[in-house]
Amino acid sequence: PLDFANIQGDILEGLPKKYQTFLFFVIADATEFRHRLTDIIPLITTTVQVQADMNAINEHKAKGHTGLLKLVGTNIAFSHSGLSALGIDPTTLGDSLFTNGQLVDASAGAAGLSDPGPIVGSGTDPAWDPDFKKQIDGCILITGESQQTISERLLEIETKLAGTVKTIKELNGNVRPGDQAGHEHFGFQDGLSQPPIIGFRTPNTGEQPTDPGLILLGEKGDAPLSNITRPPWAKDSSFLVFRKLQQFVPEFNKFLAENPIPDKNLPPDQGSTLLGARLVGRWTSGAPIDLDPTVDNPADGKDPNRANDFDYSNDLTAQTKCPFTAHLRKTNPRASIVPGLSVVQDNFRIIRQGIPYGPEVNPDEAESQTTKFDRGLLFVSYQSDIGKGFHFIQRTWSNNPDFPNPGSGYDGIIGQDIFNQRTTTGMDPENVSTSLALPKQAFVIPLGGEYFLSPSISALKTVFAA
Ligand code: N7H
Repeated sequence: PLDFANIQGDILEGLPKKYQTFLFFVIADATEFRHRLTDIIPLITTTVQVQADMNAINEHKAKGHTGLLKLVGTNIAFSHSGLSALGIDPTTLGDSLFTNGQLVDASAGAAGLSDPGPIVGSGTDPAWDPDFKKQIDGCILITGESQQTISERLLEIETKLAGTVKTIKELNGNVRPGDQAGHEHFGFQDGLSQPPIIGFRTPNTGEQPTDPGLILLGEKGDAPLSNITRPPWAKDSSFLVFRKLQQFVPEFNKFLAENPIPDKNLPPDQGSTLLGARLVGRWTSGAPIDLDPTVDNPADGKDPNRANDFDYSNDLTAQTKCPFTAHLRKTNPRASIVPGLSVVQDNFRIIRQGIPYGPEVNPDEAESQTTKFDRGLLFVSYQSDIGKGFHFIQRTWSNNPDFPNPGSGYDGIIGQDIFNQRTTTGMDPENVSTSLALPKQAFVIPLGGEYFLSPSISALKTVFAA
């Protein structure tokens, strides 16, 4: 059985959160940091603790309390340079993307993530926030029901670590207000599809049971691309991919307004709504278009036994229900035919634990159809192999116009290409071969990130701290 007291709480369960702060730091004094880490470890929220917190939240609600229960969560993760600083050789983990760091991957053009920026050779100098081009050794993740609770925990940690680390950057995320809670900034319900890890939770209808080793190092199903034998201490750790992804919401809405799906039976605004749903693969409510191809049925997004009860097997070639290039179908083709892959698609699963950041779109931005404030998604994914998880999905599926078929086009939400005009197909259910040009400036632009390891509690105690 999985040892939930040994697994950091954000990985499988997700830290409960209304607000979240990410603190990116470099280690200034490694010897002293290893000592002080001993005082931080008791503050780390394990999976067992998250489960207790969720029960407390439910009890609080059941007692009729309307206010939020005060709760704080803390996790910690280290980059390759963080491991090196602490005298741990990152190459022993056998993940070259982790060892090289995300900036190398982001700069590598089609051989990597294809992040936009000035062209340099066959790649780019990514248009990232300069702080993410600095060395980042680690990240502390703090969640809470309020920014105040987070600030208190942050102060406690900064006091304990004083003098041993230097802050590079602090980022704050927040769940969106009112009925948009749980929705990302384009307006779509998020967090519905997660792989049900065997031994952690029972699958809902339609979900494919997933070996824990796809997310956790050293567990059943962990099959690193490098074929390395993981060091025993790495068991129950997970690679954390962080990305700051800016979203251009007014521009996204403008694109929908200008390109309604031309169906004679649909008024233009409904044609625009349908285009949004077909770009994503779900309606804003979360209802999957493979189940509800023509009209939204919010009940299907809310019911955990309906939200993932589909696998495109009734729409393998026609795309009348869901385009091949819909974000949902690109990033998890489910039962779709996957040509040229020697391994089944169920090998490429990630757990996503992101949170939106930035203000709501204001009337001026909506009216001018132009972004004036930075907003988007603080993307977090967990996987046991970055090359089979985040990097594979981004590069081999979303960025690849020839997946699943030659000429299918890009994932219109996150697909990137630094050299070619991005187009997509399948948006018009009546004419699925019709090509739709995507704007030169994408709706989602990466502003930075890093690859981290979220170590198990025992690894923190015996390998990282001293
Ligand atoms: Fe995506 N969006 O609003 O369009 N994503 N995503 N994502 N995403 C999903 O089913 C979105 C990003 C995946 O199992 C939903 O939980 C946005 C990256 C995967 O069927 C919505 C951004 C990567 C899934 C969005 C963004 C992925 C998924 C539906 C960036 C990996 C599950 C909610 C700002 C490289 C697929 C849900 C499955 C779902 C959106 C980023 C991957 C609404 C706005 C970078 C695997």
